[in-house]
Amino acid sequence: MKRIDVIDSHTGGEPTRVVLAGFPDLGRGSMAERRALLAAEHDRWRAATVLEPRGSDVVVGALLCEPQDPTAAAGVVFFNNTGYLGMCGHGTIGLVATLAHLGRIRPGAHRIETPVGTVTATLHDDGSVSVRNVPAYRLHKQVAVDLPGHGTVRGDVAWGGNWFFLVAEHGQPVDGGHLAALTAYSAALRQALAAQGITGADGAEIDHIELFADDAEADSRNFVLCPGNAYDRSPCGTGTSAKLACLAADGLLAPGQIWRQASVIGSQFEASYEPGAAGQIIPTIRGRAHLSAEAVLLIEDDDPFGWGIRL
Ligand code: PYC
Repeated sequence: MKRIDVIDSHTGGEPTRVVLAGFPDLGRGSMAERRALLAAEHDRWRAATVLEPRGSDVVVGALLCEPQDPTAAAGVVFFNNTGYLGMCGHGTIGLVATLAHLGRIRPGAHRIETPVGTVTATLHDDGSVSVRNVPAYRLHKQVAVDLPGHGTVRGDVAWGGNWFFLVAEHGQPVDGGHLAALTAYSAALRQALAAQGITGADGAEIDHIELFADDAEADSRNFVLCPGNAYDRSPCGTGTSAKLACLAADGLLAPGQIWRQASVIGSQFEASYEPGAAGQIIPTIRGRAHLSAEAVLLIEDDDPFGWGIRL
């Protein structure tokens, strides 16, 4: 029997499952190297942790690692139902809430190593967490994509720790009553981007789609489709970072100005940015996670679905 120690939380409704122990030793390389090793040689541990029957399409895993730099609070590798993420904003907030729950950190600023760079997470006295993310930038403005059945759709390509295609004019109602239609539309858009060779930098796949609408309480509401076709219940930390990069590039948001981003289920992140190098920005996202479980996942040797249901 294999055992994996986890703590579950959710950030604005989006779950994070922090893996404390039980995964194979990935050595002492960078988080990018450990992610590559996990993907190449131990991927079944990802699947066992987040896929059914123990997990679900919406669960994001966060493997807690010893950081390379001993002055950092932690290292982390994020993963989901289909593979691995670069950064994860809601997941970092969940990780910080988990470390605080375990008594491993106190309020204050903590550096966390991720596969795409080190972020600084500040745990506030009220339990909320600010994440000063990796630099974000817009790569392309208003790229035209031919979306079968919908004609030409225009959107920005931006990096916020993952690659996003951000669309304002899509004709879709962005609310909880239209989740199936939003998912189908966004999945088709992601497929069209790949088919038409529209990518992030260095040919990277644009694996997140972000649709925007007005919101009564926040500056904007979004629907974010994640790589494995689950939608983000939170406003998506990396997606909000990508949005800030576009707003900054268009001169629509000043450094330090607060942007309230609502998710399709109504949870909110508060975000702002500092100017970065070479036209990039440094976004900060603030949100709150709540703990939901402490558990030991069990994998019996003779369980045919012990390593997850893979179809
Ligand atoms: O909060 O950055 C985020 C995120 C990425 C995928 C799901 N959530």
